[in-house]
Amino acid sequence: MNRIEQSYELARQSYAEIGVDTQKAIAALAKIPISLHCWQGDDVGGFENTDQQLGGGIQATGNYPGKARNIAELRMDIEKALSMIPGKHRLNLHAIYLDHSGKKVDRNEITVEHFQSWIDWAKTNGLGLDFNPTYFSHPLAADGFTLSHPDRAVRKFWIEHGTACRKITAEMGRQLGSTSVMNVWIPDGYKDIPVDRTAPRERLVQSLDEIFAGKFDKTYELDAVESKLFGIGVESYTVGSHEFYMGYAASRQKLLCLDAGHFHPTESIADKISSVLQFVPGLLLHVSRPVRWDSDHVVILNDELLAIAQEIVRSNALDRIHIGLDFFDAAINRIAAWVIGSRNMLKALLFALLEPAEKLKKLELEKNYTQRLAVLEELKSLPFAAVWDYYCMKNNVPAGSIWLKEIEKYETSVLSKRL
Ligand code: RNT
Ligand code: ZN
Repeated sequence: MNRIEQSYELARQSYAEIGVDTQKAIAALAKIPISLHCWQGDDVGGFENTDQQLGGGIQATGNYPGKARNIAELRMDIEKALSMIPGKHRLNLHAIYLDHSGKKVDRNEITVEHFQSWIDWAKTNGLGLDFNPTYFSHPLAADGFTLSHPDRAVRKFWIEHGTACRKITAEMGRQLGSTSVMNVWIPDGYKDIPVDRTAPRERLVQSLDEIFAGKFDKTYELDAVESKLFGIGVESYTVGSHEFYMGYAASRQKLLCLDAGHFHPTESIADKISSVLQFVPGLLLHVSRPVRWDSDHVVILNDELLAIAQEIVRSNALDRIHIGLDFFDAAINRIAAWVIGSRNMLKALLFALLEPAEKLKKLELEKNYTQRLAVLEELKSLPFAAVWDYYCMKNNVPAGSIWLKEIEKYETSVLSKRL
């Protein structure tokens, strides 16, 4: 037995004493895929190869060297990151990451052929794929409106984009034999106080209904809609607000996407999960870390993340909750950012899976709030890290911080050569 196995054996016994089966927790964790967002690798740039700046009121700040400049580099970086993340996961692509082999294709013209190389690559790497139409960084989004644009021609363009993306998503799911989620987020809104808050929302309902008119097999394609509070330059009014999409998703039976950075700073998406699940078929989570605003910092293992993970696990609806990451930090090594954020998401889930769930629920029903609090607090000092290290070891990924050495090597041999 090596040191990790020895520590694990002791940890297993400690958890067994409070009625938690660590083997069961590990087995459950192995079944939870995380959708890794491709856009951390290149600061949400994409490969359309235009000079378009990142738009839509989102921002990646920092200029750490070594960002992926093309699809080959991005795939290489993702493979590197995945080699340090235990378990089987998914990749979340945006439409601007198309493989157009040098020919310019506009957003309303994309087809599965522009993503076939991603699908093939995903298959080789045992990954599922998720997808997003890109409603920003485009001349027709430059005035701040897309699906809710007052000009029918502009709306039409973006509806066609959404429709094209749904077909691509369904084909990704079909070819990979794994449900792909397509998430619609649009940046539409006003910087200053509008007079007409109604018309853009009416137009958005119509546009979404047109996009979702086609029927796809839910085994392979699911649609999600993502709300937001505000963006940079869009501070006064966001067409796709929380209430808007809550109503839309509930009435159309779509997935609702809750992004951790899209609410008031003291509001947590953890508490929303069990509410929303009463009314929609499922949820997509964009796990992120807002600092003072929707800053998309790398997810750390804080109370907020633990609360989200606990709600995912305690909901008994794991099959209806799709976990995606959404952060983009250009100030640190981008591969490390993926690894840190993903490992933290998984650690939080493991922590939640190592709760004596039945015992806690029973205490609560018995109104034994003293013991409920005591047990929850004692859990925090159980040897959780020993179980995590063991899980990493069993999945052939580095346990503890030795993964950082790998990143350093990769930085020297690969990233530092990208000028
Ligand atoms: C923007 C939304 C959206 C994007 C990605 C790139 O505020 O969170 O999900 O981050 O689509
Ligand atoms: Zn998001």
